[in-house]
Amino acid sequence: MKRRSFLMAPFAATLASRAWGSESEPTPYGALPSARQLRWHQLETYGFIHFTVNTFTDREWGEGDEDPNVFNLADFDPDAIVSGLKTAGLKAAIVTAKHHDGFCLWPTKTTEHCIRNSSWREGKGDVVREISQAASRQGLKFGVYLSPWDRNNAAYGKPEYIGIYRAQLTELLTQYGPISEIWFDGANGGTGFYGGAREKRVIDRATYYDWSNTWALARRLQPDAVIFSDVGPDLRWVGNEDGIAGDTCWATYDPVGENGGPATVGNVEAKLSGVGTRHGKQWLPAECDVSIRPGWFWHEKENRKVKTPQELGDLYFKSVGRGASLLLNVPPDRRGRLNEADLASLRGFGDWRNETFARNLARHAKLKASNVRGDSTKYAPENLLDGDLSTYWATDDSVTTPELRLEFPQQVTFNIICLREYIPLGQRVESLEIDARSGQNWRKVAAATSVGSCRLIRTPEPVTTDQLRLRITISPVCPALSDFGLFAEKRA
Ligand code: FUL
Repeated sequence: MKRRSFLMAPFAATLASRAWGSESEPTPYGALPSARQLRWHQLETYGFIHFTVNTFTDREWGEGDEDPNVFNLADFDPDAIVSGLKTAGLKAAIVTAKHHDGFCLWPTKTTEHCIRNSSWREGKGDVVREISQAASRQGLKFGVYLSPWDRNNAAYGKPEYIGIYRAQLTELLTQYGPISEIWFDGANGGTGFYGGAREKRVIDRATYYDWSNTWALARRLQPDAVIFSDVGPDLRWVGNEDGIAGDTCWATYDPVGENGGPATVGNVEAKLSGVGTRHGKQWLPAECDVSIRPGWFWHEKENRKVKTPQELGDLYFKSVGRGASLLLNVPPDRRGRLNEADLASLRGFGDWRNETFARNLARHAKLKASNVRGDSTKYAPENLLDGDLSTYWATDDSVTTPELRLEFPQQVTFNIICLREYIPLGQRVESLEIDARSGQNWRKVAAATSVGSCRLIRTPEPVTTDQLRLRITISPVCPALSDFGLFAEKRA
């Protein structure tokens, strides 16, 4: 049984005048997340594995004319790849089953440009299967990237290619167990090998792929998978490849094309993708993709340019801390393993996360809310500290800008504030401020706009206090917050 929240005298009048029956759950606000999006929101950080012929040809975009024999792994260890991701706290692995070069990392029936024609393991290897199995053994989810642009395929640009592409997708979605995410890239059309034609092929992005039917197929085959693209339907691209969401980042989003017209895969106004659309019609949260190295694929010359744990920590604040997810690419080398430099960074980042977020310094705080919905324990502010994201503090419908005071038994010193909304009821809060008590005065120490699934605020200097005040300053409806945390950052 939770403690009933203690209400301070100045706020008693608000409660006395509350309407009977307001204990019912607040009415959901705006576009809402689907069940599969809610599951995805819990992942927050997961890994990308860019791996193909480019790893051997030292390129970022293969032409599609590679000899399949170049793909020859000296010491492939899928478990070591997955455990490397796991040390960083990444919860899933998304593998480039086919990149723009068209080389398929599984023995597909749809093309000869695939692992079946590589002498590696006498053509019997299947990288997609082995990584999916290693992920499942180690409790990570598994996703696939299947490039729509195929610089090898002779049919690319013609209607037949769409059938081939869907057959590839069908193989991936039916032969490799549960798929958590399907990644559709926006890079499209241009020069390539195209079965020997070696020419430029330009497609109409708006019509060529008939995306709605491809996505319907994906939904039918893997109903629980989230589908990512520039425009959803489940997750949106954040508009850059730096791993950074807008400081204000709404989970709702109505995409707009580059010239203000209709948006499609490969044609979105990238600035808007980072911020989203307040009051947008769709719940389409942002995913921040970024590589641990300058390139997406492994290159020897980049072994010394691996992002440091500290840099990864900064990206974590700018992605997960803004309600988006962090999709961190870590490309295997020619052995089929992660390079030692990448492994060291992943571990450092994981240690930093574990140490920094191990203990919520607010957990012993006494809470005093200016209003509690129906004065009911169901909506008490203690729900913010119970570590359970399915419980939340909410106010009466008429109270949209409440205050919450936190009194600590001893002074606390922190530099990170974590807030989460109860997103099954939509994204509600638009702005908030946080003050620390110093002597008789309150000093503003933090402010934020959108909250959504997670907002992490890093204060410029550590704050030491025994009292804090959270003020919701703008919200169109009563807020519903599920989590409040204070943390002291450990050095990365
Ligand atoms: C881009 C591709 O062109 C890059 O090679 C990489 O796969 C990145 C994640 O998406 O659009």
